[in-house]
Amino acid sequence: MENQKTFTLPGNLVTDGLNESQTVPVEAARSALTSAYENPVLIETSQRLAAFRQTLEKHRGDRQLIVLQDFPDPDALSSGWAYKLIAQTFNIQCDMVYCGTLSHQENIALVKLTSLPAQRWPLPTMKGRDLSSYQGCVLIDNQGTTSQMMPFIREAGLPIVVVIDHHSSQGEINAEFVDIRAQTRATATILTQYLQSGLLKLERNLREHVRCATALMHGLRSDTNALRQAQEEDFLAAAYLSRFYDAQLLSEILQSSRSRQVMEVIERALKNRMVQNNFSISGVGYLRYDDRDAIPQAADFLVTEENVHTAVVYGIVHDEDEELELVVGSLRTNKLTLDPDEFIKEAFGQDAEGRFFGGGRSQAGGFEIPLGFLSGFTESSEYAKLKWSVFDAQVKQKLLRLVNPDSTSLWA
Ligand SMILES: [Mn+2]
Repeated sequence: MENQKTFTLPGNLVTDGLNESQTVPVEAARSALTSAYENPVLIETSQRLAAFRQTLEKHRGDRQLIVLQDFPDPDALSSGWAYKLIAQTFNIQCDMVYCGTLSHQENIALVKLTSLPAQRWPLPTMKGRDLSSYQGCVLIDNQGTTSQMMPFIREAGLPIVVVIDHHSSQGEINAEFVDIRAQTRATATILTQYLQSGLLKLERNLREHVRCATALMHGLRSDTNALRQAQEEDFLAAAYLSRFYDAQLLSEILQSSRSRQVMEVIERALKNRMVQNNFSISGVGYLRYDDRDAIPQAADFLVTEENVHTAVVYGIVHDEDEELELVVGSLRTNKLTLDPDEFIKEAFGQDAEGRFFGGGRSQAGGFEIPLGFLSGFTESSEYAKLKWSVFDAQVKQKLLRLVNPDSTSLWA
């Protein structure tokens, strides 16, 4: 009889109700294939979705700590929020934390205007925190390498339950559920796909949902250069979010203005830049911890110059509270064949423990090099100048080796 014929579905197609056996009656196979064809996102994520759901199910009733990178950007903040809302439906309570600062004016505006539930846990307060009320930690838009909180989390024995990220792999991670998609432009796109697939049904009349959708729209716009570098999946995610987000609120967030300090760093970056082989390289000297986000903004600006495809801006960031100093740098590129992750890893290499000083994602990257023994404020401005010129020359030298392999010497 016709209706007793069966069909074996491809292994990557797991749809609701069919995830036990892949061999199903022809009619069921036909409808599963048709709906998958109509919504390609579903095929991509269905297997992961099942695994994600299973992990959340297993941790019902837990309390989790969502750890964002030290200087969270809109993609991280909004994706962390979406995870928190999804987890809530599994009765998992999450606290979303970061230990640096929100220095970009747009990020401050995002958090304020949407009442985004992220908390700052400054590093000096970490020692006194009791992490025993949490059963697990969740890394969103990072893999633990960009948070100074991680040593404390490891020490507390908090297991990493979930990792969702789009940066290139930063090495082995031991987590229950890992969804790392280096080809995806924004983590917000990944979280939006999870929302869309039904893990949490967004409601237009819930203020928190509207605000989170607005934050996700901002996150995915900001990681795709205002959608200019968006791919099909980002547009699909944005299309879905467009049903829920508040356009007025988003434009308020985007209209936030730059601080005077940021303007001054951009000015220094412009003045100090050297352009070689379509790379624009600029050291901006010392800057306060709170102004650190001026560095990527300056790189965003320098890359807009004619005949420049890649900009690298760096400076020495000092944290007065901690007497800590580090070289912080950002790379921005329009050159599609340049892989920022590879470039930065190759330029700066690894520290004594084998950790890379930085990495990246598509079209953007960053690095942080601790000054270690040379850290710390000094009374002598001569000494400060000398220190900067040494680090400036060292960073330039490392970069120029890749930018212009023929002339290896700065001094030639
Ligand atoms: Mn991101």
